[in-house]
Amino acid sequence: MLGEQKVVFSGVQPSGNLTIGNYLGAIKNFSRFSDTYKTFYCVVDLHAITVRQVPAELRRRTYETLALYMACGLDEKKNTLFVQSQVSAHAELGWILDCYTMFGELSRMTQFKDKSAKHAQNINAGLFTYPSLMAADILLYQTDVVPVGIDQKQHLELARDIALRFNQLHGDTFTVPDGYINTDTMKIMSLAEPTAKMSKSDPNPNAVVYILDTKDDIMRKFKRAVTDSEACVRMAEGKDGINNLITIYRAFTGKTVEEVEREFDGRGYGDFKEAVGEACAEGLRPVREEFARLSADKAFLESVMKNGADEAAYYARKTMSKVRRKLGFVN
Ligand code: AQP
Repeated sequence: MLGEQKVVFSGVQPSGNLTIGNYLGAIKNFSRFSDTYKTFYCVVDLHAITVRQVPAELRRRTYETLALYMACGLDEKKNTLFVQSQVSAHAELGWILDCYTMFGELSRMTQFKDKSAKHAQNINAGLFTYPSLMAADILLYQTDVVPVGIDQKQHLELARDIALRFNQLHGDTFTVPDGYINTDTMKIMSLAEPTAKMSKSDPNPNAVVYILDTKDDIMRKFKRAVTDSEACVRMAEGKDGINNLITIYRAFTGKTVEEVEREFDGRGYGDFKEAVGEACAEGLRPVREEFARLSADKAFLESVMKNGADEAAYYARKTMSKVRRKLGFVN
């Protein structure tokens, strides 16, 4: 809470082109909080460097992610939109919370295990302590609610444990946050390997639908999506590919599972895939158009970044001054 107002915080890494997993699991849900909460939406570039990035691409994607936030409906006047590395309190509190996070807790994080396997040549300390920095991002703003995809649930629970531990040792300092997970679109899966999460860093571009893909690309990717041999559009155990396509179709059309099953009763996967592609391309069209308009105006994006960072820093300073006092740091 900040004063009387409840707070929402969330972030997305500029670590690749954003996918419909990032969109449906996270960003699309952000704007629902704008009217009733104090909202902070951050481009978490400090997190992105836990994996090697090409600097020029990281910079470009940072602008792109900010523009996408706005293109997905976040009004910069109603939401604090900012870049993590421009508010130094994130790194400062991240270090402090490292000292309140246990080695054993970090070792149990499945994202660390997955990413260490993927980046065996670069298992750096930042990859390991990523969840303490994420806790800092959230706790800096006295956040009540964190809208994320289900893959971030474990990190969020750790952020809660860190807040509780700190509060217990030093007295009430941080709001203990709750997650907000949209249960309809919890986890969008890869189109090529539907038992794995759709991820922006997937090296196979056919496995992933990017928010900014053209309609032709979208149609082609859905056409190639891995399904099964049953040729029956129904949600069922073991039909991971079809279940995933039904989830995506529902997210873009607002239909229920029963409505989708009825609509495609007796029709083949070809028809269904085409309909999913159409719904997805059509749903993303306004985002793509707005993104093109916004990204042409770099000066505007920079002014949003600057105002957002100034405002975020103001609130972050308040929390940091409390934290410093509690820890016994000399002011
Ligand atoms: N496939 C997904 N389904 C639902 N939600 C998802 N999210 C990511 N993928 C899916 C949600 O998007 C938000 C931002 O994610 P992130 O950028 O912080 O990192 P991530 O979870 O590691 O996402 P990626 O796409 O897999 O990135 P890379 O490949 O760089 O690791 C989060 O709320 C996440 O839950």
